[in-house]
Amino acid sequence: MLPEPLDIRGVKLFKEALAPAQQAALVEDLRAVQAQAPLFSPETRFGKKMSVRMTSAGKYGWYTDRRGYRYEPRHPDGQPWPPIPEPVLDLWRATTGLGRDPDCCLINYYGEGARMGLHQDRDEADFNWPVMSVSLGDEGLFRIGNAERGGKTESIWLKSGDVLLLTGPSRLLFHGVDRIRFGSSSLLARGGRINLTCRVVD
Ligand code: MD3
Ligand code: FE
Repeated sequence: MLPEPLDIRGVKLFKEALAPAQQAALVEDLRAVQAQAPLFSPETRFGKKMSVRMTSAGKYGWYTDRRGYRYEPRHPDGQPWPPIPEPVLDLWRATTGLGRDPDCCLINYYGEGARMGLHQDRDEADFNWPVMSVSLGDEGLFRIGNAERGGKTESIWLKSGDVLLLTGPSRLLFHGVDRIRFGSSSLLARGGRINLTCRVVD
């Protein structure tokens, strides 16, 4: 059962939607995904290496290099991305109530000092589809802004097991992760934060 969500600028936050045992099981599933599709550090379109390491599962993976931000049907090693783990799909179906499954589950890994600058998610064909995100491991300071760059922002600490659902106008708000509290959770043996982001791409 899902808790009642909090509402932050239209973003629905399900605190501790995953119990510790579910979080641990999910980490094992993600380990299997990463064995098939290793984490890599992409370059932004400005040629700067991202501090977040990433990989994906599903029909598409999110990718970036000097040619720009996009979705790719294959890992940079040439292999198709592994399937999205069933517990992630279950969570998508429970939070969105949709009959359409996501095309991409992006796996972001934040080691010590990693961050993600304020941005919008606009590489998908139809912004009417929601985005779902799952936080695992160390706490991350998530910042949410506005539909345009600038203006007041709000920050919240995302903890392991928290799930966000971005629907309606909140889908296009600027957002980012300013920092993580490295070592604040014992879920991941080597520390750090994992964030899963599920999206319908085409
Ligand atoms: C709010 N990831 O991969 S997930 C990303 O914690 C990304 O790794 C962050 O932003 C992370 O693109 C935040 C939560 C999230 C995802 C999409 C959003 C929040 C959002 C879209 C609109 C507003
Ligand atoms: Fe994003």
